[in-house]
Amino acid sequence: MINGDFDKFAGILLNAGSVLLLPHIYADGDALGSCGALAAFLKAAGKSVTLLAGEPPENKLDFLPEISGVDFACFKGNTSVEKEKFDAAVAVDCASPERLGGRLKLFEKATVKMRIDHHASGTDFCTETLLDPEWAATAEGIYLLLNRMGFDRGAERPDWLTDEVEKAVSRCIYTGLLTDTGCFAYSNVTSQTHYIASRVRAFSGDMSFVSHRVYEVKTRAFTRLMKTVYSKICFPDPDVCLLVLTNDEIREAGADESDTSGIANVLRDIEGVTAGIFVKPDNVPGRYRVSIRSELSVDAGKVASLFGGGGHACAAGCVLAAKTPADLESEIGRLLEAVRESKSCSGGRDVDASGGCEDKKDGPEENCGCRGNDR
Ligand SMILES: [Mn+2]
Repeated sequence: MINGDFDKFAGILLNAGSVLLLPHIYADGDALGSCGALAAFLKAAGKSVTLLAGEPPENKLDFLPEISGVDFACFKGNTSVEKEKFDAAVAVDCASPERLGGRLKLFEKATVKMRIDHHASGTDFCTETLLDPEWAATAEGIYLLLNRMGFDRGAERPDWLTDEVEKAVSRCIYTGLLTDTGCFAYSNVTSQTHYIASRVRAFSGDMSFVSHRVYEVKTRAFTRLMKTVYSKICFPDPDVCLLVLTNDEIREAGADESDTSGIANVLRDIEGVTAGIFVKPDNVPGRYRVSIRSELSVDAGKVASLFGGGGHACAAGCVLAAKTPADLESEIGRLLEAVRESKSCSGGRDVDASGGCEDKKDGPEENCGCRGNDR
């Protein structure tokens, strides 16, 4: 079900002189791809467009600025952009104001505050919202929106919309679709997702490099770290896989934050496992970040929420406080108990009642690896 009015949303953007585009913090391929597509299109339409991300794109997504043909600025605070006031600001793929991080003030200063998103759970924090939880990716909504504004309209193509811009827009949309659906594999994919992918593929040219970069290439550090991962995983219950890594182990592999992001999925994907739990130290001493990935019978989001975190049914995260190894062991014990409890009371959860995958503020990013859910 679509919330919002495409024509009104499009009208505001087409009447604005300056537009600010903001993907959620730690932006994924959908948030960045959606922003890139919107930016390339609006720039061609003659708008002054500022795309301001919370951080530089992670390595595997660093091709996005190039394929979009627009500048991806990165918010650092105290920059000249903070003095500006935009006619319209759009929060993209962003379910709550917290997910704008330090850019929230800038967003709130804009004349019209807008949001285009596909997360069912979220806060209504904008004057204009365009949202459909059935879009597999926000990029799906971006296509529908731009289509109202002249994109992919054949003979009705506006004069200013060149082949080059159509290609840039299409490549960005395709990236958003591909990355939020695990290469069109998850159950969030609909016939509309494939239809839109097919439409943009007609303009984009070969897009196989995206799945290669995002899903196939593993860093050497990740590969080294996996040796430790496989030697340390344990099964506290026959269907629960647990891994606790130390800072030393991560450092010895030469790994960083991005190298550990896929590990929880590896645990969940072992045959017979219903919940994979990955624990690693947080940057703050005495705190541990937990990623939970689950199959149908465990509600990862509910479990994480008991520990002050959040997420969605298949992928969630929370932070545990533990000063000593014994504290950590007991906190993990409580977590395992919560997982067992979730299993015994759910009797299988409803995968369609997904609430998106935004974590609470201090939880880790949990935007990938869920099979039965939207991102
Ligand atoms: Mn998304």
